[in-house]
Amino acid sequence: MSRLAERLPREDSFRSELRSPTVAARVGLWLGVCFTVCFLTGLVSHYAQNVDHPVPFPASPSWGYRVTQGLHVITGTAAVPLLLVKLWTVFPRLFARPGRGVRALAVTALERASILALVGSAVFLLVTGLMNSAQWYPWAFSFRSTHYAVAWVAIGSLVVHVAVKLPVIRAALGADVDDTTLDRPHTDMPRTDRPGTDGPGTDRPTERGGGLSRRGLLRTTWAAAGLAVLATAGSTVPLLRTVSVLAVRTGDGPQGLPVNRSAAAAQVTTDDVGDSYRLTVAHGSRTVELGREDLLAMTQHTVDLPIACVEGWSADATWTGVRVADLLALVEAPADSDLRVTSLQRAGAFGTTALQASFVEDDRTLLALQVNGETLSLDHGFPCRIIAPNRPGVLQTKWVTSLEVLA
Ligand SMILES: Nc1nc2c(c(=O)[nH]1)N[C@H]1C(S)=C(S)[C@@H](COP(=O)(O)O)O[C@H]1N2
Ligand SMILES: [Mo]
Repeated sequence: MSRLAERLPREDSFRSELRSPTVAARVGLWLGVCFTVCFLTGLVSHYAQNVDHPVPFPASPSWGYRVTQGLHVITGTAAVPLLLVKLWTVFPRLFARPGRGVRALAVTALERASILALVGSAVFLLVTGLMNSAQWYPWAFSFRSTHYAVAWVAIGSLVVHVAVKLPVIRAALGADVDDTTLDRPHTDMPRTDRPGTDGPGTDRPTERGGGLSRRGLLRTTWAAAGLAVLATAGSTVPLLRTVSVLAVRTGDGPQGLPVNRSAAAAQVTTDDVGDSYRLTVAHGSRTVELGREDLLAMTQHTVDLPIACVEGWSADATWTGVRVADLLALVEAPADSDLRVTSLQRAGAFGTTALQASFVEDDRTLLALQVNGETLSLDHGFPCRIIAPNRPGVLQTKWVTSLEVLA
């Protein structure tokens, strides 16, 4: 133990004046803002994807989920550089030697455990979130329930952390960035942006020029967070499309719309959707079967609605098709019914989804046959798909084969 301790660096081996509480608190403040927005918008997304809740997810405004989920991915992306800089500034604290005595050891152990929960959960959320928005799922666990559970650990330990550190945070935010009064002992003195002048809060002259000042580090951090956002936000903000070089979705795809799971990936074949295709609408013992021609013979409606994927990309489109409420009328089901929507898909999740009454009764909720003026391509859900306002993309079921009224 003692030999290991000798090999480890000591807290005072880290002398950079950039690792100051005045820097950590400023970066931490924005990190806290990002995590809070991410947490709240994540709650919205989780709620929107849950089937059983007493208050239905509203169908209006139609762009609501697009905005909250766009914000979720944007703030999560901005949090990555912020977290890295924050961890860098406080990293030496890891090597602080605990005080002597049982009490001091216990306090240190508790503090370390809470920091481990905070850092571990934050890293987990950002890493899995980034991988999710890159559509890379190399894990076996359910992304949504795990990401959701860990989010509570993160927000809980964040609240504890802020409460414990509040006196330091307040002092650090109230002080000038170059103030050294809160610094750990043995750190070098700050290089200010004004070479040759005294750094505020110190009576030592700042002789050394060059190197990065605290203000310089903060500016670089904000720039890195801004760049990360600009490089990816084009997946959801059309104006940024051309600058978002790292965006997973650029808005391209057949019929002017990205494809998430293709027909091939879902194992939907051209045979499945050929002449033998039938849509079944069922309400208790009443059922009707409709071919594509039957659907086309019904009154067609056109709506402008976005597809907003949980992975952060979204796009506007114009949809034409049959109102779901009109289909229910064929089997004398009330428009405020909850529905089970089943897809022809053979592989992967989301083959069956629930469409709650709040969407079913909305005039904008269609079983769409066309997108942007053309017959749906197979990848976009030919012969027909659900499109409803303010709904996570994952529930906009493609290749629909049946609509059943739930008792
Ligand atoms: N049957 C079925 N429908 C589906 C999916 C799926 O995997 N299976 N993916 C959904 C997801 S995650 C999204 S974001 C939208 C995307 O629609 P698009 O591929 O037509 O753009 O389709 C949804 N519809
Ligand atoms: Mo999606």
